[in-house]
Amino acid sequence: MIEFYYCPAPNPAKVALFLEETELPYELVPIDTRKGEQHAPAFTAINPNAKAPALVDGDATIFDSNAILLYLAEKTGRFMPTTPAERAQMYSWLMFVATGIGPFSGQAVHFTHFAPEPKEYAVNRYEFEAWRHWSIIDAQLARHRYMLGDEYTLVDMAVWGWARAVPFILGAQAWEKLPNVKRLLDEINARPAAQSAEALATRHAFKAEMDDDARKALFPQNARLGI
Ligand SMILES: N[C@@H](CCC(=O)N[C@@H](CS)C(=O)NCC(=O)O)C(=O)O
Repeated sequence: MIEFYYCPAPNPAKVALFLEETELPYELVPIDTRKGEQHAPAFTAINPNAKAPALVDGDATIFDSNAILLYLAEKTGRFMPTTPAERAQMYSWLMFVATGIGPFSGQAVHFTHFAPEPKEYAVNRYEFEAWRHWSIIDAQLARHRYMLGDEYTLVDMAVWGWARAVPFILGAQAWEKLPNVKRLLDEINARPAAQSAEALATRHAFKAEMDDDARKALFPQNARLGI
């Protein structure tokens, strides 16, 4: 049985969607990041980066959401194109999500919603880059129904994980400028697998408060500034 280390956030959500789409049996293992459970030695033995998601599948241990998507696609032979030309596009767009959409969206959220003042320079930098990356996704989806063309693939699942958070990342009006991302989000949201993936968040009483302990667990760098 696959062990799926999960918290209710964009990167674990992608993996939840893939597991639900393929109906692979799995056991949910909650990692409550606001309680600091990501730093427990038993978990960092699985993911040295101390972040969710991670997966243990028999003797295979894997961390980082996009690596997990590739692993599961290879394991099941599903949601992954077959020709070298299609695979080339898949790797490009998956890495674009992994190295662009995720980090810039995450930092835009951090500086917009959580960082102390002064933060104008950082907010401007990360919000600009998050917009730039999302606009590239939107343009791709203006040309194609799905990220790789006519087929729903793991890349759409990777985009879905973060697209759910676009209003929090870019502001309430963001959908006016990203209509194609919104179309894909709505289409995937209507799938039963997406609804099951979203429902995982209610299976465990994850800590909701962003109190001092949560900030220490999530933003350990602040200790160096005495805040
Ligand atoms: N590159 C990693 C990033 C994972 C990540 O940032 N996970 C967040 C939840 S979306 C987390 O565990 N945060 C806790 C922390 O930063 O301490 C991936 O794609 O899996």
